[in-house]
Amino acid sequence: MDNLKYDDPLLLELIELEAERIENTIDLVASETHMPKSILEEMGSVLNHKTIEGYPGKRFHAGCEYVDIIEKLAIDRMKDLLQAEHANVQPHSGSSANIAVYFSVLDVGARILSMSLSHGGHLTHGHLTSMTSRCFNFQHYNVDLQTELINYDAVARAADQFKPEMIVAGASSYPRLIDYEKMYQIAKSAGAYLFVDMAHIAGLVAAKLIPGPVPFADFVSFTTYKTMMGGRGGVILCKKEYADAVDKAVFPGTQGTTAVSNIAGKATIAKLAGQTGFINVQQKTLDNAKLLAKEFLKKGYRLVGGGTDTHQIIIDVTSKGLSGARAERILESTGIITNRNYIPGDTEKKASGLRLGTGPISVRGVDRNHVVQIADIIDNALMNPGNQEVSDRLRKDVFEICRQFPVYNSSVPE
Ligand code: DSN
Repeated sequence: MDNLKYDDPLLLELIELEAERIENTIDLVASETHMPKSILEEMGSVLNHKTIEGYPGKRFHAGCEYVDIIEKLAIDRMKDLLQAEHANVQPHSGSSANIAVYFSVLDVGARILSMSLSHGGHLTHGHLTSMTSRCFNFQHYNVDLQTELINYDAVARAADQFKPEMIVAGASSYPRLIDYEKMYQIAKSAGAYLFVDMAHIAGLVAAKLIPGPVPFADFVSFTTYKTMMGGRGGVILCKKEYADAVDKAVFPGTQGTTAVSNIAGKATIAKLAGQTGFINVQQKTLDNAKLLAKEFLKKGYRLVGGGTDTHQIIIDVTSKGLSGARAERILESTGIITNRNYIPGDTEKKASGLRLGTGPISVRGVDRNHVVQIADIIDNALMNPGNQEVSDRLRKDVFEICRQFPVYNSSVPE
């Protein structure tokens, strides 16, 4: 970053500090990962110069001969990778993608049935604080409070009574698999569209390690910066018959010009996702999540949903007398980065959960022995809050793991 040194040394210093923070902490945030360097190169490239509106071959500015090829590549590769009939790669984020899906086929005020936030849903699934709840009439389904799993019969009953025009499946905080075929049957019986938000699990689906929603859903959205490893942004997949409506809802419906640099990242990750390096990272992500879950269960922690089938583990930290926020802060001071989360039964005043994801440690290539050690460190830290001696010792252990498994090693797909 030779030029930044002259233009804005303070920013260079902050970026270097952030790079150091990333190297020297263990990232267990379920919605983060470490991107391949090639994606970072694309994102900082000359592609940022170009203003584009419209779609390849139908633009509103000249000079699009190369960026048209880039966007077309991203579309075709995403379609091939996920066996989708249509892909739109322009959404700035998962939220923009979700908003565009709603507006593609629904009128303002339409009825939408989705999972509530504290049971795992996302803000854009109609939470009171989200503009989505001001534009559409949402009703929410919950997980079963005993099993903390989706009760498909209860969803079917809710659909029968509420008569939604769209049903949303998919979650930000749900560690188990969702039965998309069942959700499809419920949606079809209700005469509703099925929309699946697979933001968190897209990388696992792309690697074909867990079932994907594409054959069943009318619309699928995902972000490219979580398990998918493709940099910031969102993607919408849909059946061919909705392609035009989705494209119009993205541009000009809800976005203007978009970031070609991020579209390039999406194109590259869709290529890398077919290769062994990516698939191995996703397999490790699943294996590490199962291993961490096993370790926490052994130590007496209560896990939401009883365990995991994905990259996520959600610990009910009240089972150890802590709140999610307190647990998050204790771990941050030992160099372990997580985030607090609502769990089923929370009132949204206080989060009782701590959500962990194994994407980033799997990219770093952390081996099984050290995953077990990470569970020990977390347990020790949570059981000894305020004990500076323990905290300092654990911080050193975290440093040592980080030193042994640097972010940019051979596990990152090249
Ligand atoms: N939806 C937020 C999360 O799951 O952390 C950001 O992607």
